[in-house]
Amino acid sequence: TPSRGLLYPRESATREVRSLNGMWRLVRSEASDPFQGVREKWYANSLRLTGRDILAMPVPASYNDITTDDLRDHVGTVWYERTFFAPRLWEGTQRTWLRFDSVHYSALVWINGRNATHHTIGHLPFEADISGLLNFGGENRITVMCDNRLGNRTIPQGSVYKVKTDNGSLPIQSYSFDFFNYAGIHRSVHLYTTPLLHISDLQVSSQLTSEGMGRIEYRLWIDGSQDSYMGIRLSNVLVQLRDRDGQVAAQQINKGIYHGTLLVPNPHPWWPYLMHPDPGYLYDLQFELFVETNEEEAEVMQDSYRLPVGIRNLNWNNESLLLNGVPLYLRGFGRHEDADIRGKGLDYALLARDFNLIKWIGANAYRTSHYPYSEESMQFADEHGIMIIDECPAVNIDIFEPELLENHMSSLEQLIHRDRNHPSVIAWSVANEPRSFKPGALKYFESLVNYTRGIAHGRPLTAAINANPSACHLAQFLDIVGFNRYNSWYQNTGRTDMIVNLLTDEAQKWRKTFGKPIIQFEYGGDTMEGMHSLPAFVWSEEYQVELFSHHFIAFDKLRTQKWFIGEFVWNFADFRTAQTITRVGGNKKGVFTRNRQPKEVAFILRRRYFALAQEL
Ligand code: GCB
Repeated sequence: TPSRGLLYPRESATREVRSLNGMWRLVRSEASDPFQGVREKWYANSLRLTGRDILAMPVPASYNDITTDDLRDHVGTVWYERTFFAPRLWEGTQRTWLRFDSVHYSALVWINGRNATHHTIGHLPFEADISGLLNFGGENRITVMCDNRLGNRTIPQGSVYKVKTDNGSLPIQSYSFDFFNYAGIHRSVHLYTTPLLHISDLQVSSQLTSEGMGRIEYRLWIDGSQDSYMGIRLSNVLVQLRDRDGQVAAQQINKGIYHGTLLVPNPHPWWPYLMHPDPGYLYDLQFELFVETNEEEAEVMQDSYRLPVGIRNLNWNNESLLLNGVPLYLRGFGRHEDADIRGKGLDYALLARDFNLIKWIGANAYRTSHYPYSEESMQFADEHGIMIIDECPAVNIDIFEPELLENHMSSLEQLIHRDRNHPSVIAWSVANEPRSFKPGALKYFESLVNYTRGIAHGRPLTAAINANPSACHLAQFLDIVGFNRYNSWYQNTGRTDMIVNLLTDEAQKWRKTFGKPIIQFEYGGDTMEGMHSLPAFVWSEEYQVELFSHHFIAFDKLRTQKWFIGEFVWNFADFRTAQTITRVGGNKKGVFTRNRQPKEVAFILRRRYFALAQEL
């Protein structure tokens, strides 16, 4: 049996979903004593009784950029709390689940002072059945301790050390990855109910058959695979596939088996944006559980859950990645979940704006650099036909040791479990820029990739590598080799006239060494919006345009060979980093500014991406 599936909370005839988003209270621990609150049992009563300063803190949001003081750079734990009501009607008749879509980095959760759940690794959901902890018909308190510290064994890695300041000594969090270590309750918190006997997990995969039929294989898990719960006996499972107009396209009634295959005549395949007039076509796959009641013959619907699904073929070989039989050329971005004030907090306005920009510029793909993005964004990608390279949070890993490997595997298991049913996901990225040239990397990645291959659910494995082809211990295990290279930025700064040769040589070297499809996952240069220079000079908008233009020449040469399958700009938008002297207010390699307006380069990229879309 798999771990719990963490189905996205959806309302149905049998399920209620209630949001716990909004204003919470926040208290911070002394940086020098992160576990003071656990020792003193701050969870046992309202945080108001701790006597510490109470801040109003929005959820979802990173807490870092909300206040005007040093909370931004706090290292250690903060405590969140709020109260809510649990309706009397839920008692005994329902199970009540508490679900966090993501808390970074680790979380301990109490309900009414009693332990409810805990989780580590940010950017991934977790949940618990809290029916036994609730005060039905009354007020309840939820308390969350959130710890942002990264160490040798966390994914990603970091290290905490102490410095002497003018006021004593203080822990400092250091990390080598290039984005701000935002923390807090980053995504939504929900209460949702399920019937006592309910669907706990779903897995689907789809195919277009050679006869032009759609084929959907599904598997469901019912309340931990039991077919009886507290005397209730399951009778039938009705599985219905409904098209966009609500018409039944296929259906099945199962008795006692929890998997099956639906055949769909004349299917509408799921196509990417600009590859078809009607991209992102989704069906609704509806599951209904019926149970026997004491009255003869009568059946009662016990649980129902609807899952959007796309029907498409994904295949790959040593030269190409193919969707519905068509070799793909990916044109897109590396991105970040990042914005001012809210940091990495989920924001629907930002999400919609970003997808509008992605479509405006004609991209068809992005990589979730360098961690899993929100489930809402994955749903958006499904609906808009944007293809996703889905990356786990292992960015810049450096010290390869067994406990790290376990956490790394766990991050991939959780990611794949969360995202395997999304048609938009076309590959899993197991890491970004690991120190894959180090001797310890060989065994480490062999184990990691072997493990991931066993759970990959029909997707190829890739990674974004910055080691040299001749020194990299990871690439040999992958299905698609991606590399990050900053020609004329970190190397040969200012020399855009060296890009074409260096880049085409390197891509060919990757190809020769590993014989796999090759993608460039990152290229670019920092660009201050509004800074101009003719002739071009680093950091000016003209320089970004010139740097991109030379890359385009190289890509056009490489594209004549089948195995070069994509180009990804670094980055979609400017984003916040740690304070360093190489970053002016953050990383400025965005094609868009941090508040999502175009730089000069956006217009040439748009021309290119639309031209490529027409050609292919
Ligand atoms: C990289 C990293 C990315 C950085 C980028 C840069 O190779 O993968 O996280 O932000 O370079 O701009 O230096």
